[in-house]
Amino acid sequence: MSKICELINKKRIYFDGGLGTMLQKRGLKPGDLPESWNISHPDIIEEIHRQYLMNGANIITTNTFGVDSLKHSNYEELIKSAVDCAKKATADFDDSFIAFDIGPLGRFLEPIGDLPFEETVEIFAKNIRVAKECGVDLIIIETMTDSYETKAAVIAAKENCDLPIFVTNVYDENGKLLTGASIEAMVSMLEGLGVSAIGMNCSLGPDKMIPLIKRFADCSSLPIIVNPNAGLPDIVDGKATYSMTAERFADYVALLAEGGANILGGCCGTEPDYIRAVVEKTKNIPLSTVEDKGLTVVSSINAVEIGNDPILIGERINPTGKPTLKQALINNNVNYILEQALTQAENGAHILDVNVGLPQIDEACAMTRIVKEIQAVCNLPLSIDSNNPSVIERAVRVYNGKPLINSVNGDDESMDAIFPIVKKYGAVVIALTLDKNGIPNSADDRVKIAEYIIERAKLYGIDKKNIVFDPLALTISSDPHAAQITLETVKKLNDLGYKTNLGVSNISYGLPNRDIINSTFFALALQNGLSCAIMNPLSKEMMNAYYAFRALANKDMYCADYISKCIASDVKNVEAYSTEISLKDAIARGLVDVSIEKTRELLENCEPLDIIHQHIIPALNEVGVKFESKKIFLPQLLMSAECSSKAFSLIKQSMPAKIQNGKAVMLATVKGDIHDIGKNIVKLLLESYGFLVYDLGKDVSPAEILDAVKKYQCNFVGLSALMTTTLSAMAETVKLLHDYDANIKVMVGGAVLTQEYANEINADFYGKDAMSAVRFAEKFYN
Ligand code: THG
Repeated sequence: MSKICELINKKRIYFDGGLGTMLQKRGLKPGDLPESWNISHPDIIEEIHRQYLMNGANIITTNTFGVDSLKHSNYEELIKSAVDCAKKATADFDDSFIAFDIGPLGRFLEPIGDLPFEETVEIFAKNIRVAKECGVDLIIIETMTDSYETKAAVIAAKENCDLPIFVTNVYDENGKLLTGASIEAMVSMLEGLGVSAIGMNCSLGPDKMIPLIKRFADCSSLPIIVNPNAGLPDIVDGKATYSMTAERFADYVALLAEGGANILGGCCGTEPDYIRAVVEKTKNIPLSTVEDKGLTVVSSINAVEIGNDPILIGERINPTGKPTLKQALINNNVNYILEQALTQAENGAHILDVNVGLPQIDEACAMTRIVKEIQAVCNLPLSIDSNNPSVIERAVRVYNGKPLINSVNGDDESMDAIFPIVKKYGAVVIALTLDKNGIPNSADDRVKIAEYIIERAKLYGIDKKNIVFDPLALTISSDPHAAQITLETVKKLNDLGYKTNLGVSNISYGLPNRDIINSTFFALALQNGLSCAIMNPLSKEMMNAYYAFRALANKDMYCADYISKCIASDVKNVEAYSTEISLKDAIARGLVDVSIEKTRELLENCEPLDIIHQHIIPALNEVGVKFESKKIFLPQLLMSAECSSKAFSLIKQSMPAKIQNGKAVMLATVKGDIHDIGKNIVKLLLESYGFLVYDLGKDVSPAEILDAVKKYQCNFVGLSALMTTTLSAMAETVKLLHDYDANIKVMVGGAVLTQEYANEINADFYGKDAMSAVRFAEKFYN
């Protein structure tokens, strides 16, 4: 074990604070890249590190947050000089460590952005190879707002070094990342991937993190890190200042330590005296014990725990016995599969099984594509179902979250192929209780295989919590004992504390009225302790059995779910809605190809404007409201925007002049700021709501913006800034535009902005997110 990992179990360890804040104090100008100082002012970087060490920090982070090979051709030199500064500073301090800092790239990954997953892994890998060469002590992946980018960075680190990996993400007050993943989902994914410590940094002040630390403590089996900002920034004269004093900061951080955070430090606004205050106020607080919580969890942006309430795994993405699905796979028709995914989700599935094994197709290609496409429109975790280990490996690699793998069995050959994948990608695996001699005829022999599987999994470092046993439902039409043996095995495994799954529908092959047999068997299996079932959530009988069982087993308080689902006749036998789905539904669900197809159909008989008013606008309103009420998250909002922009462009072709009716917005990221991710989201949304957007790009000077306003006669301007260093450029731009013409409306937004600062610089509107910018633009033009 590395020295830092040994130490975090023994004593409280402290990170440093806000390097960016310190650099600004030392004269870093708006628009200057902090990392350039590694070469131009190495003495200052070293001196800042030293100050944090003198004030009690044990881990200092290299000044490499913004370094990557896309932005910097000299990234190697920037990294080497950064580590050099850190080494000089740590040389004089015992128990001091250098964390190689990896920040977000500022771009989204496919499918919501344009960065392919493997390219992202390689960008991080390049940095990590240089850092490893230089000799750092650990990797800190920090300030990431997207689970998928975080996973890419962790995989890059795992594949290119043996250093401990620490990860801190940026959560909102509800404990969600920008792209939606919850604390519980992130903890399960990162633990699975084998990182050494996890937590949160930036964004919120320590006070706002108090409700979140409990959620970490409840689910994490790893040491927890908190590196908060010094509260929320106030912007004075265009500079971010933090009104929370070091003392107050440390008081809150002490509460976080009591709540379970063992590794403490700071982020923006925390100067060395903040770290000293934290050390003083927390050094006598006993460390929280770090113990395996033993939870069986799979995740996408949501976490699903297996082993408490019964979990439904939708079986319908499986070509067995389904000619339409077979044909869809052969024709590469993803829509049909996405509809199957969404219908099952809407009917109550918690996880979706995905099996695309067909001799006529390239299974690995189909599987990876379908996994990515489903994850773009549907929040449910997936069960990757294949007989082929290489298909499973490729799918779980590009999977966003902690996947379920279906399946391994008690044959050594199967385990030796599948367990390394389970371990590397941190999955939960379904293990079939069969081996090379087949399926045993008695419950005891099936349990023996389960125990052998557990033993062998241990050799691969896989804990039993990450195994769900499947004692195999076989049809009673050919073996009259089949159901009873399987039920007995479920009970025995359950009594031993193991999680169980069954492919319930197998029980009735060859019989009429299969749903009746299936649902009765399902209820019996649940009573014997079944944790989850691969089943058909579109079957009324199956869902009735599920809701009735939960009510009878005291898992449904006041029978509330039973009453609302069953009595309201919500539960019906559903076929996929491919024929009846409307353009509105397609857009609201983020189905791009279906949206295009439906728009083409509608254009044959409908007025273009009617299509906009009856379908596109209502759909966007629906997703807008869902986004605002946090029922859906940014990725789905963007998928719907993508659908409607595709629909719009088709409509535009058939009526070029009429649509944009003068609703124009000019957008720019202000001078000095090269982070335009926020502006691009706003642009996509505005366009999908029918606005004409003049996009001036990033790093745009006040004068250029004014020139464009004159040229296009556009009185409505949106400005974005991501960095505190560029806020003064924003203030300047607002003033220049208003001085030119007081009627020009300027809306402002971006990660560091607040309503207070927007007021201070006389902006006309502050947009807290992309959706609110659209709402304001609509108001302006009404
Ligand atoms: N255990 C595990 N995984 C499994 C199974 C299992 N995966 C596959 C299967 N068994 C579970 N999935 C299905 C999927 C479809 C059907 C049954 C089980 C099914 N299909 C109908 C048929 O074949 O006739 C078609 C029904 C329809 O069109 O709706 O019943 O046991 N770990």
